[in-house]
Amino acid sequence: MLRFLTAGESHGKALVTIIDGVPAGLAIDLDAITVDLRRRQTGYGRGRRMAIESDRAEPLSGVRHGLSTGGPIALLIPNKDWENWQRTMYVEPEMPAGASGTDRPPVTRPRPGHADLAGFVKYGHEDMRNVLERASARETAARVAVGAIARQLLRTVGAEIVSHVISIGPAAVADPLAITFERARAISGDTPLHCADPAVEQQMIAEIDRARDAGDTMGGSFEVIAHGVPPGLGSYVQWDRKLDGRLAQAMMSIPAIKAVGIGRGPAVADVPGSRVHDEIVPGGADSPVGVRRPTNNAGGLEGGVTNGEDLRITGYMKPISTLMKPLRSVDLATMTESPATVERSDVCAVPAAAVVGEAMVAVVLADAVIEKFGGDSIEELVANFKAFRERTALRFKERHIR
Ligand code: EPS
Repeated sequence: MLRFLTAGESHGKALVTIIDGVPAGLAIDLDAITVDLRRRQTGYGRGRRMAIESDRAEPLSGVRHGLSTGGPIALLIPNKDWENWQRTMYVEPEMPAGASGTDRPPVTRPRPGHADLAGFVKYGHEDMRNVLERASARETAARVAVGAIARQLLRTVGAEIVSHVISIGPAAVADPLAITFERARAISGDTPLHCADPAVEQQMIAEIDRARDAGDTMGGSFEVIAHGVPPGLGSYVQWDRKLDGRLAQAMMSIPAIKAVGIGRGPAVADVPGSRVHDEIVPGGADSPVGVRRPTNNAGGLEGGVTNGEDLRITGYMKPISTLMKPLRSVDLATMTESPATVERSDVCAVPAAAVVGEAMVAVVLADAVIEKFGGDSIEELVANFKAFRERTALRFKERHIR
């Protein structure tokens, strides 16, 4: 089983994660982790914080001479902004001598849509800084580092993951399923919003500019595409083994994600079955099973099991809840009506959420790969994968001979 926990506050000293269950013998490419962390920091609409941070993950355990040992891998991602927050975020009972940064007043005016009020009620905090620091999407940097390791594991069975931004508000790519894995992979890392269609991207930028000028924020949607996913991951035999359910939970756990679609997504409810289900035709030499699907409305999953087609999963993100032109709220210190707290924040973080989505999909798929093919060593896992692939190919081949 591959699992991880994260720790850390947005303006605390660092983020930490422990990844448990990485098989022994996986080559850990630290530069690849940095590349993914960098990708998460980019995108038109991010705030000033991203100019402060240049995220890097330092492995503390579980890796020796470039290879995983099979033990838990701990990663540390320092927060550069800690320098500016020590006087607000110190851990000692009293402020230590020499603490740097600014003293900030308590947060008492919850932002609609944020965890502020929920944390005030649930944990009994008076200063909602205790809530927002942990609820912050800063935590997703740790997830991306974990995802980068999961992708390295997936590469050993030939699977690769990319994403593309589908929509920002009303500016949307017309038919996301028409964007192939290759086209999404070819989107340059320099594009402002990681959208496959440059004309739509310009409309998206205009939406973000309009929101920024109005003191508002924008949400949107993105699609994660996993290519080369082995068939047979997940299972239909028990509710909690269905891979679509596991992927949906992982995607919904990303801050601000309010819905998830697989393949054609919610649109399948609008049309008859003949326009939804992907017909089955004899396959070519390169098909992972002996048959092929001319369409992929199912997004690579049937019965909660991967079918060898590209896995396609869409995340729908609400607009960020910190508004520069704040909504009505109540100051809980005085119980008087008062505008919500305004903190430095982003106008739009959909491209960042797409990178986090890739990471979460990578973790779920890596877990499912370990479950199917074994999790002690990479050598064993790859051997089991190859044996399964050959056995499957043979079963289809024998039918042709008959
Ligand atoms: C966030 C608010 C902003 C974002 C932050 C998430 O941070 P700050 O309050 O420091 O300006 O930049 O995202 C990150 C720090 C990050 O690494 O993605 C929030 O309130 O969730």
